[in-house]
Amino acid sequence: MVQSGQSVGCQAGLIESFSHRAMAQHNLFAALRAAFPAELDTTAVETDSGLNYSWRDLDRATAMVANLLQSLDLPAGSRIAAHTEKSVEAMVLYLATLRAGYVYLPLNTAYQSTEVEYFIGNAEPAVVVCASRNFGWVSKIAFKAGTQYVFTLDEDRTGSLLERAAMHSDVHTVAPRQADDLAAIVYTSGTTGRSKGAMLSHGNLLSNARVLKDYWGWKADDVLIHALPIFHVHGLFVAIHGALLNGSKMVWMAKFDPKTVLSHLPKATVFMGVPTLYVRLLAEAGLTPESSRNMRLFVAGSAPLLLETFKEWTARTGHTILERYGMSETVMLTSNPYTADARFQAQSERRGATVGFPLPGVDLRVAGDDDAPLAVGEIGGIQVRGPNVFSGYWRMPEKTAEEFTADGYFRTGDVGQVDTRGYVHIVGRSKDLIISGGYNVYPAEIEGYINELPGVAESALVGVPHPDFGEVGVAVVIAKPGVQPQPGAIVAALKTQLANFKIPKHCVLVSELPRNAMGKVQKNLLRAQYQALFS
Ligand code: MLC
Ligand code: AMP
Repeated sequence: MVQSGQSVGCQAGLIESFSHRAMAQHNLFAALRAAFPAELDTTAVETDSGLNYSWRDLDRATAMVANLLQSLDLPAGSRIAAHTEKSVEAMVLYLATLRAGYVYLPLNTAYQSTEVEYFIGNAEPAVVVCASRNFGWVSKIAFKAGTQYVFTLDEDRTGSLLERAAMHSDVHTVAPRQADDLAAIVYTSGTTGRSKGAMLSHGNLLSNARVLKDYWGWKADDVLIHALPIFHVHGLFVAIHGALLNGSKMVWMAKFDPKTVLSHLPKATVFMGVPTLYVRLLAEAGLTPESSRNMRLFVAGSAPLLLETFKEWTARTGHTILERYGMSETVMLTSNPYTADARFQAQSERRGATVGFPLPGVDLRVAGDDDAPLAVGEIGGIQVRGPNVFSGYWRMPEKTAEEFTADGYFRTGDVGQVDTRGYVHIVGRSKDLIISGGYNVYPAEIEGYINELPGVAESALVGVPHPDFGEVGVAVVIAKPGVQPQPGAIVAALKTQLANFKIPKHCVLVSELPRNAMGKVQKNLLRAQYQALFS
């Protein structure tokens, strides 16, 4: 029974902690805005098409879009979905969503209607922003799912979002948010079933950005070449937060093109890319110590960087790539060292084929099937805990519970080991996942689509090495008796339903699939059979 004295004490405590909470400002945008340089008229973003945006432009544009969003009188926690091509204005929409205190939901524009329908149906965004050419089908899906507003935004700075925002004030007070308030939902496909929305808070994103600021030695006079898409963690969070939190300029590329990157390299200091970007840059004769003379940091991640790429890069440029490891659910987890900073670790060597050390604040362990930590050098599941780790999957409490251990570690699904010097190595994945050019492809999802096609009895999708994309999918298909579906027709049919990066790069018809005693398809045998297909 609660006695009255206890009850009063408890209330007072609540009021005190509530008023303390109300005063604190943990909105990620507030921290980014506070890092803008004092001289607001200097260039914040220079685009590859020759446009310049000052820090004042970013401040005013995010204020106008945030005021527009707030004028819509949306419920707290509303999701703002963006299915827009990469542009500075698309970044402004992201920042304005934070600024107004809503939740950003990025969607890759490669996603087709069935994929978009699932994400919008699951996340139920109050606002959807899409390219005007897609307005017809996207708005139909959105309104059916209960979305209140659909705006358009195009790469040429046109569309109803900007027209409406222009009617609003360019002054805006950042919405107060707590560290555990939701800032973004990033969808990541599941090994079985449908995609899951990883819920990331202002605190998750800001704590990670602050750690990377120190760990990678960001400086105000850095210039970042931003050449990645902004639908995913790498381009949206790691790159954008990195530059903004340091008041550093970005050279903004709508699309990765190696020649364009090289033409801007002499004036840049930081570059971030998935391994495919490094492979494509290495194919350019213009990549030399001279063209990269002002660079201080090349960061790689999102997929394994081959040791040969790592070594060739050093030989060609004189710079050592810094490889790091992260996930949609956790942002960045580990990194090779930037310097031998005693605050972080004594080691200064960036080692190829490793992802470095757990970042400050990240608890990382390699565990066995029973979740017990394994000894140094032993191989097991990588589990992590820390202020950067998400709170769970959107409206999927059971899936969330499955992925966390009893003592609060998140099971990454990556398999690895920690060596005697403390470097983390990723040696495989327990999740059935193909990473192609830095994009994740879940075989179960693609197989589901293939199996629905006429004449198909069953299929298996396996990842095989590819010189450009690192890994690509090969579809191995069994036909229904008496039918002969054409591999070309299967691929063509998939192209109408799935994002381009999920399309198998090769499709083959076979009479049977190798199976183990339990009847399960032995994908390792298929992988071995097709592994030289692209080499
Ligand atoms: C394009 N295609 C791909 C593909 N990208 N196929 C497989 N994998 C990919 N990643 C298709 C195209 O549709 C086309 O098909 C054909 O392959 C050739 O395309 P391309 O012109 O060469 O592709 P391009 O447009 O140049 O794109 C390649 C790329 C892009 C590497 C620049 O995929 C990319 O930007 N990847 C980065 C992904 C990323 O940012 N990942 C971060 C996730 S965050 P067709 O049939 O039309 O010829 C994360 C966490 C972390 O993982 O740790 O960071
Ligand atoms: P995503 O769900 O798109 O965030 O992808 C996260 C996955 O990418 C991780 O679970 C890893 O499997 C993989 N990944 C990210 N960085 C690296 C890296 N440096 N080396 C190997 N795999 C990586």
